[in-house]
Amino acid sequence: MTQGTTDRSFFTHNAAELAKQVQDGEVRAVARVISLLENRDPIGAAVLTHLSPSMNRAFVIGITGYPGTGKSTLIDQLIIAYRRLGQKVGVLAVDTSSPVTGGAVLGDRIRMQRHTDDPQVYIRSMATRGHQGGLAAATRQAIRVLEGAAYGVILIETVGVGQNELDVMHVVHTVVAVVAPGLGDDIQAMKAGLLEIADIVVVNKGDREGADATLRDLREWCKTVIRTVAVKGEGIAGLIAVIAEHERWRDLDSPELHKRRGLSIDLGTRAG
Ligand SMILES: Nc1nc2c(ncn2[C@@H]2O[C@H](COP(=O)(O)OP(=O)(O)OP(=O)(O)O)[C@@H](O)[C@H]2O)c(=O)[nH]1
Ligand SMILES: [Mg+2]
Repeated sequence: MTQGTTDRSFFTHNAAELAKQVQDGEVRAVARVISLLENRDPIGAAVLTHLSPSMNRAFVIGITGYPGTGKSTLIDQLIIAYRRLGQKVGVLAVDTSSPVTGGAVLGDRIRMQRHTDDPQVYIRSMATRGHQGGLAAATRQAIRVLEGAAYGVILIETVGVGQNELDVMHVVHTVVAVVAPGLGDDIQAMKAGLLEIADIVVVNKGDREGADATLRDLREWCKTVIRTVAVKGEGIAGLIAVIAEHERWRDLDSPELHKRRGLSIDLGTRAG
């Protein structure tokens, strides 16, 4: 890598070549470029300049919620549903847990494992690697790589507990907050953070006691509240429908969307 950064022609050639491989949908190139971006290698940024930001437009959906609410199980079901709709699906599990334990990473991988043989599904964990503030930026760049490789649906999982993770949700079009029944007072706390940024609220574990009460409570607060039982695939079609409804409202060229996704900033810094 350092070899490439010292030789300018090699550098340019390498970045252009990698961008081409990404656009050809080569999974290894996609993985490599995202790693370069995570490591803030300049070749990663150079690849982005070769990927036209308006070329492919994906549905970018954020799935956030407290630990253990069923986000990964829900994503596993969404992958199935979007694959049935013929979409190529990318998943970024944004992991802010300790890089030493990596517990959440392993858990996420296991729950979505059945898709690993499907070449139209790309699942990746993204870690903070110590640079707290850069996670949203790295996620936004990874989205551009996946869009370049023609992934039509991109799902981003975060545990929406810290500011860093809430920031990640600013790079998506549709924010889905996943809640499990029986939170009690926690709902009050969530209203100041998680629920404030949610476009859609999912009450997952709808098979659990207290689901009705949680649904009632949240419906007073949020416009779109969906009940799911992710382990059984219940409510997934309804969720897909409200996500599609929400995505329809986004204006592809709206300044707000450009701001949210940082496209205007990226365009401003592109090499001429
Ligand atoms: N009863 C019930 N259990 C569920 C449901 N959905 C998920 N679970 C279980 O809840 C546990 C946590 O599910 P995950 O999908 O890993 O939750 P998560 O939100 O991704 O967890 P973290 O990534 O660790 O924050 C697992 O044991 C699931 O099987 C559901 O609808 N009903
Ligand atoms: Mg998970």
